[in-house]
Amino acid sequence: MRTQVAIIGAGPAGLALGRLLEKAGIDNVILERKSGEYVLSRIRAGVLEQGSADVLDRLGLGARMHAEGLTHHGVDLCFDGDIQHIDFTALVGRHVTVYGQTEVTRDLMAARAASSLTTIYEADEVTPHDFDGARPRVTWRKDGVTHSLDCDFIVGCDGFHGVARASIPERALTLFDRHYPFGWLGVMVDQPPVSDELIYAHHERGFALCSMRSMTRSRYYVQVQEGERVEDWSDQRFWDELRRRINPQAAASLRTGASIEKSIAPLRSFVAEPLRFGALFLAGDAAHIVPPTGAKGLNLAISDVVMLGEALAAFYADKSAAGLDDYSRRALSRIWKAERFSWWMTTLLHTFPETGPFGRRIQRADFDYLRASKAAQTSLAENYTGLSLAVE
Ligand code: RFL
Ligand code: PHB
Repeated sequence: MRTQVAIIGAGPAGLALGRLLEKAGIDNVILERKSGEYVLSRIRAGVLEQGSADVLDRLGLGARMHAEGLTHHGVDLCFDGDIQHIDFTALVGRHVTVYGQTEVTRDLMAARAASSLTTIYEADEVTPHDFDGARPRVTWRKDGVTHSLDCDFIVGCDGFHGVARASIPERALTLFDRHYPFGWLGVMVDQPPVSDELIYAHHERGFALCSMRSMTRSRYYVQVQEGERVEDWSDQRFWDELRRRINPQAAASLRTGASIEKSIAPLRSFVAEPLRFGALFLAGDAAHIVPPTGAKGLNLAISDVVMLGEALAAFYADKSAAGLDDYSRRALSRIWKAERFSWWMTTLLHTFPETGPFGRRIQRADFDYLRASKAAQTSLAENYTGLSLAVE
């Protein structure tokens, strides 16, 4: 078997890259470890930057997003019960779209299924070979049989625990890692959202987030200590804790119910540099992780593959390797800005017991500065709605 680009992973990064390459007339095969249903069952991101929504439009996949997604013109930040609205549209003339990662993936999968391109789900032991030589190849096992795919390039879109980054010699990568001593406990519930916009709340008991998937389905999170177990959080305990952490007005109008999903996600910041080793490229969570506080993970996955897709298209159109040679530098420039923003939002809004009363006063000062300064609000709005893909 032979293709031009072998893509490992059918998450949003892999599927979007496959579609971008298809549009440029470049053959590609996607190899995914799990089943399609399993990929769709993972509940994750909810917020699309304006640029990411534009990419889905360009890929011809915007119809359902426009019909069912919710346009949000701002967010509320809450600190110990005090609320500050950040008006994206007034500050930077941009907005975000609330449309679940599950839905983005479903739209990408449907387009992939309708194309003539090959996608192999439930591929075991996917292994990239010879990517530092002239004949890159990927092997995998399915139903007890080993298969092999020759290709020009391999792209690792296989998430944080994938095989692509792990296959690169350790000495060739520099890893930057920051661990946060807490996680997010998330609950999905079929109830109308507590507010028209997202509420990010800091409270001395910990962070809380009120988000949504639609006008009838809400997504809520609370900060929990490392090592906590979902089994110890009954729905009642979750709602009681959430109510304590958000502003009293929102707490009073919160509509609760039986959770339809409940899980704990750890928080980390992580970057691997560079994003290329020979003919192997990394994109999305395979290359970097952001804590979810800035809503950047899915959006970064999309901007990475847009940049890589452009570089691959230029390579095949005019045999110019300049774009491929520059991919890592170009993508990392945007990645680090999103890392900074996500780290900052996380630091402002969570409780860090080890920083003590001094740390809390600094957080309060950061919030008060944001309330008083249009410049600070503009900076938040600019980053949250998404920085441009141009390298600055
Ligand atoms: P994914 O989605 O992890 O997909 C990787 C795919 O690769 C497959 N795979 C393999 N396939 C073959 N062989 C192997 N050896 C393989 N190993 C792995 C996996 O099965 C999977 O299908 O990575 P991708 O495509 O880079 O996408 C990244 C995003 O999923 C991620 O950044 C976001 O979900 C992060 N995130 C958020 N991002 C946002 O932009 N906005 C948000 O509001 C937002 N909220 C969140 C989030 C992530 C969260 N969690 C659970 C980590 C909220 C949460 C709670
Ligand atoms: C979500 O709705 O899941 C969500 C929204 C905003 C975030 C993170 C997660 O920053």
